[in-house]
Amino acid sequence: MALASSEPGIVTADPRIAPAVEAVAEQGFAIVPDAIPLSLCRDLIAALERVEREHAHGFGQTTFEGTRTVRIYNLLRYGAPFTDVPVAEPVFSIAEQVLGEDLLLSSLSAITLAPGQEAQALHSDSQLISLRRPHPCLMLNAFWALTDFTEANGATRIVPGSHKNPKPPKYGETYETIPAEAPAGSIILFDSQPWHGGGENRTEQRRWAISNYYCAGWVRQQENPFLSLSAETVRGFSPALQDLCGYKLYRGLYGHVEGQDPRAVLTGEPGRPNVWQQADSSA
Ligand SMILES: O=C(O)CCC(=O)C(=O)O
Repeated sequence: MALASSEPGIVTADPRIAPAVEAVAEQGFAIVPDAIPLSLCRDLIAALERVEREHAHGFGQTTFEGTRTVRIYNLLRYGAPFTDVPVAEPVFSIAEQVLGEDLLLSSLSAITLAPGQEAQALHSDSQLISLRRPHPCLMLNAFWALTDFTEANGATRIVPGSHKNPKPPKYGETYETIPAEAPAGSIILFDSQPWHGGGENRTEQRRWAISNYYCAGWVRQQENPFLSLSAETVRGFSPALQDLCGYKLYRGLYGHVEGQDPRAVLTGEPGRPNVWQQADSSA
């Protein structure tokens, strides 16, 4: 939980957390301004430019991913500064409150809209999951606006309140949306159900964003960190990031390795007790 100190000796919860959690529940989305230092936005853009160049990432090959959009998946593979993103406050605490403890990182990817990118089809992130809508929040996308998000450069389009709609949108259909306009350094949060999609980029500049996507600890991650990141890479992460990648048991049970804490198997350090050990020690 993110703590902020307003007066010497007094520590309070970050005042941005509760309103954001409430807005996600009420409207399906929230915008947190000034959540990312602008120097970090610049560092992330420079790192994305480098990765794009060195690894020859090009435009998407499908309409949904965007044929004028550069998507770079599995950003944790490239180390800092990307490794700072999933654990950054206050967004980590907001995600924890929305999704519960033992939450996971579902994916971390860059979505860079180049000039000429058309609007993406509206969709709901949980539409492939066969649960009756509206359902509890399964995933929370924390979209890092590294440059200004404007209507003209393709700010994500959202149908407010659609997280309560019992149906997902019809693919390819047009609906009334609002652009999630926000200055660089803002984080746009939306839960798994609202109807949304990337906007059209009619400007001459790129819209830079990182999709920092969390899910509840009992939901399958979109990216598979156990194969897309080597054990050696994950050993270099902070314990909090290792946990988010899935090297932690959900409720002391799910994800165990022959009964053991997966982080202990990864690092050789002592493991946290599983649910059966906890029950014995509290008996
Ligand atoms: O780029 C955006 O603004 C939204 C992208 C999105 O929703 C997606 O690719 O699932």
